Amino acid sequence: MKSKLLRNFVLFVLLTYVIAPTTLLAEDGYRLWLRYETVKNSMLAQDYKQIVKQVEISKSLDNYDVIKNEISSALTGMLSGQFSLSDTITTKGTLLIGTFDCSKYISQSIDPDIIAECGSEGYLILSTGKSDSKQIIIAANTSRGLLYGTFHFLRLMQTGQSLENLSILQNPRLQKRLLNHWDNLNGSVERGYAGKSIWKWDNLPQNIDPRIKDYARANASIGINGVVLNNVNSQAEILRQDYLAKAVVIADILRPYGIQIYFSVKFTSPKQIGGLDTADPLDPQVIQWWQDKAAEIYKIIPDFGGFLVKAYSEGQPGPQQYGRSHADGANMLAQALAPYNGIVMWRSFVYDLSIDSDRTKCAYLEFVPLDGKFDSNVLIQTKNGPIDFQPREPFSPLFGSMPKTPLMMELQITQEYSGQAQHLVYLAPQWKEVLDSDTYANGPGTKVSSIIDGSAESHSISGIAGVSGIGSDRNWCGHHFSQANWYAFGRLTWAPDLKSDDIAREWIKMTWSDDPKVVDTLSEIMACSWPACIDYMTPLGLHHLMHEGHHYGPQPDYVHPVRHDWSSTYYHKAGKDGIGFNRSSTGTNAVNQYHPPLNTIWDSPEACPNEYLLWFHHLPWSYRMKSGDTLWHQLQTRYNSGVDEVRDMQKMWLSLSGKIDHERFEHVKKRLQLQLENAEIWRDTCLKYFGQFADKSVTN
Ligand code: GCW
Repeated sequence: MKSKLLRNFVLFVLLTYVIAPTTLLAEDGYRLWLRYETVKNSMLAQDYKQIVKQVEISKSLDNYDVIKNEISSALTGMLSGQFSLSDTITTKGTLLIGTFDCSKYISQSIDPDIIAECGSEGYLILSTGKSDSKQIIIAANTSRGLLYGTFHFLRLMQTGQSLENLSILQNPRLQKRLLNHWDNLNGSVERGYAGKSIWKWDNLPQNIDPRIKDYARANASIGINGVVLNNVNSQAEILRQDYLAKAVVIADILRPYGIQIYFSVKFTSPKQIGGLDTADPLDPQVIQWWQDKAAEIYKIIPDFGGFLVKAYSEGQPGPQQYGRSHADGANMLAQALAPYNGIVMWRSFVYDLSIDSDRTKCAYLEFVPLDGKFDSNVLIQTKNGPIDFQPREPFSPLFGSMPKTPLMMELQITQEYSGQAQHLVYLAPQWKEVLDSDTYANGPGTKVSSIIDGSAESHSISGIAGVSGIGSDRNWCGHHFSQANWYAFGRLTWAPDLKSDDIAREWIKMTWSDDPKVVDTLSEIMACSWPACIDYMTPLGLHHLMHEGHHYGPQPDYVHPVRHDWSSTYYHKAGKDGIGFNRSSTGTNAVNQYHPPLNTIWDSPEACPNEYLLWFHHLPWSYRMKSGDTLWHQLQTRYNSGVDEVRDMQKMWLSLSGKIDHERFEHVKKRLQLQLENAEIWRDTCLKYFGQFADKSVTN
C-alpha cells in the first residue's frame, strides 16, 4: 500500500513538474516564430557554429541585455549552445554586433557612405575577413537598428540560409509601424478573439505580466516600433494620473525593444476628466488642458508617441459637436504634442449619411476638402478600403487624393470579418492587393504603397497601423495561423514590396518546420485561404452580408431598424431586378472618386474586374459574364468553389499528419472542420436568400 502510494507520488511529481511542463511548453504556439529549434542539417549547423564561435556585442549599447539575451537563447536553441559571448569588440570575434561608433574597428571596416545610408533604424550585415579569419559584422547607427539587424541575422539561421558573403543593408520603408490594440481598460478587447487584454491594467503598476516582454520581442523581430495601447472607442480615463502610472510601466518594458507607446484619446476628455464644461478645440481652456496633459505625459514617458483619435464616428465625440472641423480638432492636439515630437493619427473612418447616402463616399467628401489644412505632425489614418475591413474591397479613394497630407493606412490583423479566430485566412495577399494597387494619382505607377510611404507626394512622415488580434490566449492569436497575419503585417510595414508567399514560407519555417513537404503544403493552404474566404462569404464584389453585431456568420436578410447602412440589404440590394450596389456614373457615382482611368474602367460592367463587379454595379441575374455564364450561375459557382477550396485545405492539412506536433495538428484540424461547416452555412444561407429572387428570373 505504502509503496503504491509512493509510486503514485513519484509519478505525480514526474508528470506535473518534469514531463508536463516540457510537453506543454513543447508546442502550444506561445513561442510564435521565435522557437529557435535545433538546426537539423549537420553541414549547415557546422557552418553556423564556425560563424558564431566568438560572438562580441558592444557593452555600450543601451539595449545590450536585450540583444545579448536574444542571441544567447537563439544560439543555445539552434546550435546547442556551442558559442562564446563577450561584451568587447575585438579583431578576433567571428560575429561582431555594435553601432558604428562603438568601436574603431567596426567604423574603420565600413565605408562612411554606407553608414549614412543606414539612417536611424536601418542596419548592415556584412561578411568580412579572409577564409581563415572570417567575420560577420552587424552594425547600425542606433541600438534600435542593431536590434533589427540582429533579428534579421537570426532569421537567416532560422530559415536555413547560408551565412557566406553577406552584404545586406536594410531600411524600413515606413516610419511609424504600429499595432493598434482595441483593448478596453476593463480587460476586454473589442473584436478580440484570443482572450483578454495582455496589459492587465488592474494589476499594474505593481504586477507586471512577463508576457509583455515576449510580446515586445515578437514585435521587434518584425520591425514594429509603436503600440497604441487602448481602444479607439476610447475611455477618457486613459489620461488619468493612475492610468498614466500604469502606462509608464508598459512603456519601460517596451522601450529597450524600440517600441513607443501611444494612446487613443477621447475628444471630450477635458470635460469628462478635466472638469471643464466644453471640449471645443478653439476654447483657450481646452487648449491649455491638452497642453498641460501633454506636459504631464512627457514628463513620465519622454518618448511617448502621440494620440490616435476616432472622432465623430459611430457615436464617438468630435470637434463637429462644437461646429469645428476635423482639422481644427486634429491641429489643436497636434500643437499640444509638437514640442515633444509627438504625432496625431486622426482617423478618417467616418460615414455620416447626411453627407452622402452612399457610405463609401463619405470619408472622401469630408476629408479631401481639408487637404493642406492639417499641421505637419498630423497623419490621417485611413482603412485600406472605403467600408470596413471586408474580405475584399477596392482601395480607399483617399489614397492619392490628399497629396498635401500624409496618409497612414490602417489594416485589420484581427479577423473581424474573415472568420475571426476560427477560420484559417492568411491576409497578406489582401494587404498586398491594396499596397500594390495603382492609384494613378501622379499618372500610372503611383501605387498605394508609394502614397503611404511618403515617396509619391514627398512627405517627411509616414506610417501604417494594424489592428491587433493579440490576447491572453496561450497562443496569442486564438488560431495558430492567425499568428501569420501578425508576422506578415510586421514584415510588410518594413518592406511593402515583399511577396506574400515569401513571407508565408519564412514564417512557416520558423513556426512549424523546415521540412519541404510541410513548407510547400502550408504555403499552398495559406495561399488559397483568402480567395476561399472571399468566395464562400462575399464573392464578385459583394460585401457586408455578415451577421449584425458579432459579424461572424451570414445574415443577408438583415435590416437595421434605424440605420440603413447597417443593413445587409443596403449593400447587396438584391431584388427581382438583380443584385449589387450601383456606384457607377448611373448610380451614386462613387467610382468617380478614383483617378482616371480607374473611374472609367470600373464604371463599365464589361471592363470592371469580376472582383469588384457587384461593388460598383447592380446587374440583372441573367447578366452575361465575360465567361458567358449568367451572373446567377457564376455566383453559385463561386460560393461552391469557396467551400471546395476549404475542403482542399482540409485535405492538405491532413496529409501532414505525423509531420506536425500533435497539439497544434489537432487544434488546426478541428478548426478546419469548423471552417468547412461554416463555409457551407455561408454558401447555403446566401444562395437560398438570393435564390428567392434569382431562381425565377434565370433558367440556366
Ligand atoms: O469595424 C468596425 C468595428 C468596430 C470598430 C470600428 C472602428 C473600434 O465593428 O468594432 O470600433 O470598426 O474601426 O472604429
